Amino acid sequence: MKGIIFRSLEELVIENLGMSVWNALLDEHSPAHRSYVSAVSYPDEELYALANGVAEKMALPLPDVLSVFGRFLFGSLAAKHTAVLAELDTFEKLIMAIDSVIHVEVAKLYDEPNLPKIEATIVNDSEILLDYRSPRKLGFCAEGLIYGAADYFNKQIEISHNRSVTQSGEHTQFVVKILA
Ligand code: MNH
Repeated sequence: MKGIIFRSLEELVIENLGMSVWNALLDEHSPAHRSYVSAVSYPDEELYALANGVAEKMALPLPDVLSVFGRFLFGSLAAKHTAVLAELDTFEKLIMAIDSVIHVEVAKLYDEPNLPKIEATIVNDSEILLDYRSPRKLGFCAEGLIYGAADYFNKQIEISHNRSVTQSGEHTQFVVKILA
């Protein structure tokens, strides 16, 4: 996972729990003298361990932590990559462009990024079906990122997980309802 993801988690933890908590998490879950550089890749296990550490400290389930983090992460990614989002001026356009525009640009900017496969289908004016596939099993993070995108456009949405397909961590379907 790229350093930009870790740096965003660091910012979220320091903002909400303080520097000493972040330093304790690093002590416990990462190699000595670790500092994260946005464009450099670090082991996925390190991110999972840090996220698990946050979940423990806050007595929250890991999926909740991943979702909260994803929501915050969207702002970090959007701030760092304004050019990528320039043409995507509505929530719906952005969601429809995750694979075909956003992650295509990300693949040009970063060296060998590990990206999920996200298929979006418009059901009607107020509903989008999203299909997430990745061996990294970060569907809850994807859910949070979608909430973050809605925040970015001041849209109110509600996400439910589609139980009509077999859900494994590697494949998740969400229904995104656009409320206002
Ligand atoms: Mn995108 C990784 C989903 C918007 C740049 N992105 C991920 C991952 C998910 C994801 C989930 C974690 C990897 C995985 O699951 O396999 N991303 C989304 C969703 C949206 C999104 C659902 C919008 C909503 N992503 C963006 C935007 C940018 C961006 C906007 C920047 C312009 N994403 C990234 C980068 C990574 C990533 C960078 C990290 C890749 C890596 O670590 O190798």
